[in-house]
Amino acid sequence: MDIYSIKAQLDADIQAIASLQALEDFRLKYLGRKGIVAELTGLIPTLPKEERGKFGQEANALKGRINELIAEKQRALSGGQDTKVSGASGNDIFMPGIAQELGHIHPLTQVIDEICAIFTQLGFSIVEGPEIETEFNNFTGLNIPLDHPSRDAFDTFYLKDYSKLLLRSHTSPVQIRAMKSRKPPLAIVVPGRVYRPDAVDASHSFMFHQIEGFIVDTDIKFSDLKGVLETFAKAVFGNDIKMRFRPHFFPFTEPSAEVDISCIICKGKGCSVCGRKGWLEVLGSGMIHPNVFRHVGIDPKKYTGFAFGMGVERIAMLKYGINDIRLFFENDLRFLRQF
Ligand code: 2NL
Repeated sequence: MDIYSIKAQLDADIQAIASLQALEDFRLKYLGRKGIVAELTGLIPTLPKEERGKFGQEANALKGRINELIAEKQRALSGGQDTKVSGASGNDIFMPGIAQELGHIHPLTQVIDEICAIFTQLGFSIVEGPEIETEFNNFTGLNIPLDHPSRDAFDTFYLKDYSKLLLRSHTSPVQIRAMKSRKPPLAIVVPGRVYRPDAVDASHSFMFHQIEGFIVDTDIKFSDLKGVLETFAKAVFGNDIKMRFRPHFFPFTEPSAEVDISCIICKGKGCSVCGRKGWLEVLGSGMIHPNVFRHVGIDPKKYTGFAFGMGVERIAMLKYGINDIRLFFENDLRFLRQF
């Protein structure tokens, strides 16, 4: 048998093939167990030693050439498409897909969920409300006087065509709604977005998040406020923090207090994060003002309560050592992937 005449025959045979079945017959004729290539390699032991190597190489090259011809012919017969084609769509169902990257929960949402879970364990319910509010729910009901600077158009976003409506500047209006629509005893926490027309910088954003909460019952005391807020602060920042209540003023609480924790960076010694004071402000709080109760139809002679509010961005920045509030809102995955 002569490899050169086989090659000539091969070209003639492949030209003549017009169906996949004929191609399969061709494959068996040349590459089958008793095919021409097998016959050739079977001859090797009968050859003189010095010819075997070269002959083997040529037989192998022939086999490679036949495989190429089969693949080409197969593509041509199946309409120019690849062999791993399935169904009428003509799509290659074996092609690896494009992997979708899995997203994850935004760091602010993680902090909101964590804080809400702490209060849920203490018996609070979570309530949400609308971001467009009335002046009554956002200001009047909270005992905020008509001439208070926060009512100014420079400090609150009013809707153009509905000047009586505004974007809530805190989450307190949801608490007003809850007090109006439910009966004490109440223990409610309200997370949500709030809006203020502040110039954006490292510590200000025109939109940010608050969590406020309150309890109303017949015998709620300032010591209840202290106990709940201490339990909360230790759950978020660790059991070894110290707490400090500083007298403050809010129109909607009396007495009012701002709550500090000992600096989680320097443990109270004084550093750049706490401004060398050793303390970090984390909350505002107080006993609900009797005028707020009157506005929502709760009898201030029968009921007392406490309320508190915090900025979620501030808590998250302290917890994770973030120094610029804008990072939360820029959707930069290099930042977000760290949480
Ligand atoms: C702060 C201070 C505070 C409240 C929020 C409140 C709500 C009602 C009645 C009484 Cl309906 N009080 N909320 C009370 C004290 C402080 O927030 O610094 N927030 C970021």
